[in-house]
Amino acid sequence: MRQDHSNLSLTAVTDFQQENEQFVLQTAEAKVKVTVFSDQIIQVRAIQNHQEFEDFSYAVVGSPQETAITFLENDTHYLIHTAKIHLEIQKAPLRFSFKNVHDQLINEDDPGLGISWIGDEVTNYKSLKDWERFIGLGEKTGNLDRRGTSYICWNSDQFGYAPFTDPLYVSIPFYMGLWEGRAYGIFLDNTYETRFNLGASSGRFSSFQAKAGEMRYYFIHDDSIAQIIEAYTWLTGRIQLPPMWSLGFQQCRYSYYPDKEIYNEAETFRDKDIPADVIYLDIHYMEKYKVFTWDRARFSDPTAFVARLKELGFHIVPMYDPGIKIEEGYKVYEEGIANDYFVKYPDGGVYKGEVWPGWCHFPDFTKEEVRQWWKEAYQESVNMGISGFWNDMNEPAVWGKSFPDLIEFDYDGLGATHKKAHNIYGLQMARSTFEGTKELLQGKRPFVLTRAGFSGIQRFAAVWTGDNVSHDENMLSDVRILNSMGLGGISFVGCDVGGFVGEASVNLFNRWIALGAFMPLYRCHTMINTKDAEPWSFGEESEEIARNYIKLRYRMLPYLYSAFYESTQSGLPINRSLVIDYTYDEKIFSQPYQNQYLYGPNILVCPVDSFHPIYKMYLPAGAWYDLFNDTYYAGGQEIFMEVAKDKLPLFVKAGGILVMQSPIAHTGEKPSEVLELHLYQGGQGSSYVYYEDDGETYAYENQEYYKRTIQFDPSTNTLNLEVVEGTFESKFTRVKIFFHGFDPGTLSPILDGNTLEVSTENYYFVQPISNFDPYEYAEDFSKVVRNLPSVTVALKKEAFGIEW
Ligand code: MIG
Repeated sequence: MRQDHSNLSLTAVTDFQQENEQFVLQTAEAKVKVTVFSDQIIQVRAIQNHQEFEDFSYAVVGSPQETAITFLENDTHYLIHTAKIHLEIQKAPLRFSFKNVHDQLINEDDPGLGISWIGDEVTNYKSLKDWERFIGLGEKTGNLDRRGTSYICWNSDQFGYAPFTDPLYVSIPFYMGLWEGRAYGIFLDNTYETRFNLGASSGRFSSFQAKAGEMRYYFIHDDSIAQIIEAYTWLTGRIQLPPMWSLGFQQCRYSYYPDKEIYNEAETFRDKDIPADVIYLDIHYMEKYKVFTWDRARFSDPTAFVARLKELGFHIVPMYDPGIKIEEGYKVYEEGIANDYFVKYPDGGVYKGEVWPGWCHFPDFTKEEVRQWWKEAYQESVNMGISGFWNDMNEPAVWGKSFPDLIEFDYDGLGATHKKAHNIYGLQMARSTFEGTKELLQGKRPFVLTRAGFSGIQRFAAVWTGDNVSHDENMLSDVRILNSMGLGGISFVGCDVGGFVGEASVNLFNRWIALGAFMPLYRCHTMINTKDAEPWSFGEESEEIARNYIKLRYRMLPYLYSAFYESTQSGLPINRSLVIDYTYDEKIFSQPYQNQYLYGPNILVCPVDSFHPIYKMYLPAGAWYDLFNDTYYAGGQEIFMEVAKDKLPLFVKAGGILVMQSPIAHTGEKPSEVLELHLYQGGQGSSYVYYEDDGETYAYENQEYYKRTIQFDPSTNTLNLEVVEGTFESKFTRVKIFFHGFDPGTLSPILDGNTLEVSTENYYFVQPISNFDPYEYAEDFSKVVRNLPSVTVALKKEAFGIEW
């Protein structure tokens, strides 16, 4: 009999059985199952003898694939080989080590500790290697390289979180390790509170731990970080294409009301020629914070209100919270009680917790019937013309921050306490919102924004990082959080531009609004009782900066949308931490450079704070062009650059391609028929996939898209636009090619045997601000990209090549 409070590690294997891709092992104290999911993914599960395996997961959608496995056994080990992983299972005591196909070690259990339990708490201790680095874990503060720190996954309402606060709102128990030029991923699929020790307070181990439940982890190995993310998102699912309008500029505040104020807001965007697509309604649009109601004194006719905004080219995205006000006569409350939809104490008492509406009950989103009911509740909003839905407070948050552990959830028939259901509450609420409204919208794509989530949340919603703070270091920390979420499969992410808590200085707002143009979700938001935070709220000069960057955002929508498409196919994020493409370059982890990222495949973004007039940045391998003036830089070097208040340092990869359109006021407006294709000389060239569809329906599922691979080979100076795939008519009929870094004198492009005229023209990515104060910073960054050679050709569906 063991003591409950001493550590119990796996002992020797006493029985072993193989059934196809599954291997079942028994020890004196535990049952262990190993399942090969694919060449890249092996699942390891362990439970104590008195426990049962649970074949259920809210996070995982992938199932074991036909995989060629070689199995060998010798005196000391079982050996399981796939085309990517050699797993060595030591028999006594039972320990796991993962090697690559060259039998080089990638990751191994700590020999003395391995998988072990203290009471119900289960931990896997892995040997910590010299120079091993750790990245990922989704929505987490901290450095890009997480070595030396530990983290908790427990969805938490963290008002005004600091650049070191943990945990935040979303739990992604998936991280990657890098060691000796080899990378692996570990996904702990357990919804209890989990802890990750990545070499904190001990030089011996890294570990992952769950308060209770199964040890169920997936070990992922492939040749690159990108492929590991691909495998992880194969397992937990990928984003679906969002509606195009949700990629436009979004304006929020806590809270806009009444309707007249919002008309005024919308008209101001149009009058000021600042593009925008979305205005949010925060909690004050409701009557006494009752979800699915409208305060009729503030919004006398919600349907007419939504329609009028639509005429102005705006989508309204209202907030829908989980807390249901206890009030006789309130339909949602009464239906919930009548049908037993709210979570309860084990003695049957319905749980009451306090949030905005006062005392509330909480729907059990882990029950299919409740998710259906919640869907139907959206019907009225959908009838009003609403197709964007904002889910807040779904950690679930409750005043006092202590949702009781003993509250019971259905957990889709399995039953669970709050301890087990907490981390997936937001995921299930977002699922109900997304799946429900998708059905109600009858072919149109919903947009769902959620605050809480768990692995797999990318299937249902975009995520914003909650209540951040208007400080420089918080802005930069948010950039790392977004990049880390991208490493965890969540592509559609953003943070409150300008900061939620507090008030941004003019300079900080300028920085943030520029940076936001290069975040997948581009939304300004601010706390109640703070100064306004609209693009025009910080003075004329700031307004001009905001307008310029928001316009740039809209001009780059074809590039952004193509990046979203790529993400639906591979799970690769839009914002790509440099660790994805430059994994083993030490420099990218250093403090000054760890915030840098690629936006889509070809744009390097170097976030800058609001008080350094000169900034140090790192250009990774390859070569780079300053987006604003085409200055060419060799890669692999650190540079200093003056960063005028309207300059966000942006670089384009040599050999890379950008696609852009003419400015539009909102995504409902048609751009001109000319697609701009910017080609950057040098590097290795590239293969770029351009993708377009109607941006609002699911017709793409029936081949109604326009997909075209563009190949640029600098060694032969050849550009190939390959045959178009899909049946969709592009909104562009001509493509204008801009040649960056080419010598105009040597350009004589030939298309189908015809010589084309090369024109040279002045070109701006971002307009210089008119009242630029040269004394503040020395350099006017946005001087025109001069004499840029360009040709215009008809965009035909069949393939063509241009040689010069
Ligand atoms: O307790 O709805 O993160 O964006 O403005 C605060 C009011 C509740 C928190 C969200 C924030 C939102 C606010 N909400």
